[in-house]
Amino acid sequence: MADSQAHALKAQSEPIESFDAIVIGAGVAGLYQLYRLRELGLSVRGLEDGGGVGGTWYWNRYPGCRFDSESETYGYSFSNELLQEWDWKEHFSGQSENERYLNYVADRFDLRRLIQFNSHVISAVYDARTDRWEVQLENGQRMRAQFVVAAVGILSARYVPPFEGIDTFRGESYHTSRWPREKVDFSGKRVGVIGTGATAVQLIPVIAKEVGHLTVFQRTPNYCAPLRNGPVSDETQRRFKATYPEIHRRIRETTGAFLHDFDRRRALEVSREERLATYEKLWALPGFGKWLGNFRDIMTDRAANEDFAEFVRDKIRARVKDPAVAEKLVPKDHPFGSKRVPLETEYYEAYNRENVLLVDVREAPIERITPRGIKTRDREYEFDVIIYATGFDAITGAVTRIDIRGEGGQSLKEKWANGPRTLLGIQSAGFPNLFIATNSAFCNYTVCAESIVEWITDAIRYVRANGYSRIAPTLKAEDAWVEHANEVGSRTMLSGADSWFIGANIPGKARAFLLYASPAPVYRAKCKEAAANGYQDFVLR
Ligand code: NA7
Repeated sequence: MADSQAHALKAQSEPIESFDAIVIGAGVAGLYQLYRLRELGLSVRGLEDGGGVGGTWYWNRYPGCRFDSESETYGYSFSNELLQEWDWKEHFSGQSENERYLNYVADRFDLRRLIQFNSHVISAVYDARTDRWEVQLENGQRMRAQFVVAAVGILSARYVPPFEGIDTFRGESYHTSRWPREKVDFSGKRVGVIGTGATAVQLIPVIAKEVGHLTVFQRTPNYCAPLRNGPVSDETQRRFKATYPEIHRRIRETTGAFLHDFDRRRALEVSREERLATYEKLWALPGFGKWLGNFRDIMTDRAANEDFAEFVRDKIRARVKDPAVAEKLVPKDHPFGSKRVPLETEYYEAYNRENVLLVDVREAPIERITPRGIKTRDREYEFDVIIYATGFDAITGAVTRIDIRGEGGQSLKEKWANGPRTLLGIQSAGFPNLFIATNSAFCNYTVCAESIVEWITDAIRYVRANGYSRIAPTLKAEDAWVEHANEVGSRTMLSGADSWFIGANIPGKARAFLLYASPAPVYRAKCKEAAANGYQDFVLR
């Protein structure tokens, strides 16, 4: 008998532990959820796939990985002590610091001992007689809880395209989100990168300087904009600490919970001269201002969008020396901002290097992976290392890869086959006491995760305080929410690209608006209202 089978049988014969709540995932949302539920007096167990805390910041340790949110807006806001104790070293903090931060949080609030690591959840089954969930791990271990919170992240189910021959490659291969802890030595090596999304855009300029030769396989060019990162000076650090209440007030008011917010003017109502001056000003600033601080109709009006898109195209052309390469890097088939805008540092300059080659896989698609490298329609490229920067089965993937069975044995994956069906992104009808604590709005991650975690905590408090044992949305309210979310999304530019925002990056995945496209304050107001009206849209028993 294989070791794993023996282990599974042993685990299954052990007594089943019971908790008030199980939190799946120990990333940004999961850690805070553990903190809140323990504070509520619940017995709580965290289950984490990884060997440490951090979620996204634990797994994505590829070179160049960092925030695209300003560091001072990404940290938790719930503890003033934490805000005062933590020093952000860079304006857009890098992965290792982010992982260190989340470890600091876990220790500072004594959360680590609530978490069982290396625990891959494979199923969660609801028992209507007891209003309890039974959660099972890959190793056969089972446990029960009244409440389950899936804090599984929106970009955690990695996606590798099913290339033929993928297992035959004789060199090293990595997906960016499963990067080894030890440094990968690229010196003198021939490296191929598949993908040019936000991840690849961070990775490419860093490794271009380390590798012997780099070949980038691009299917769709992106509108990348300068990040303009830099160290945080002592004076700025002091300013952050002195003004956190203002920073948090500001990011709770803006559309995406960033420091930036849309210009109240419409793009084409100002003169061309003034528009260009505004674009240049935005371009010179760090962060997402070029997107979220732009004219207010940039995401809703095709002509306004195209005006700025053309500005970005010219910026790209100006940075790439070879005009033929530049033209390949210029996006023309989707609106600006319809995909998440990758923020970059010397990305385009990487293509001016002698040791970097750009291959357009729309011209010559990848046919297969071979023992020696990658074969496109035109030729075979030989590599020592292949890097898959091919993204994620976003938002829904990390939830539906767990076999979740609600009332009557209904499968969540089947229920969501045509797109996620939830109320507020948080609960799904027929799955009582199951909460999804991932940020499902267009919003700076921690800011929204904090408010969702607080909403879930309040709902659980309400259930317990009022002598109920279960809560789930009504089907009617859920249907109305799904319709509303799709309607709001369809009024934006988001359907104009095959992005992970709408599930279009995964072949066969149903297209649906996976993120709620109204401004973050609107989303939070709707969450607040759903609780303030006495949970009218929920069935409580
Ligand atoms: P993304 O943004 O989904 O990018 C994935 C990239 O992989 C993208 O360039 C894809 O091209 C490419 N891809 C996927 N499948 C293939 C195949 N079969 N052939 C060639 N190229 C392929 O994921 P990231 O990890 O970069 O970023 C995800 C988010 O993480 C990001 O938005 C930030 O918020 C953080 P495509 O564009 O689909 O043509």
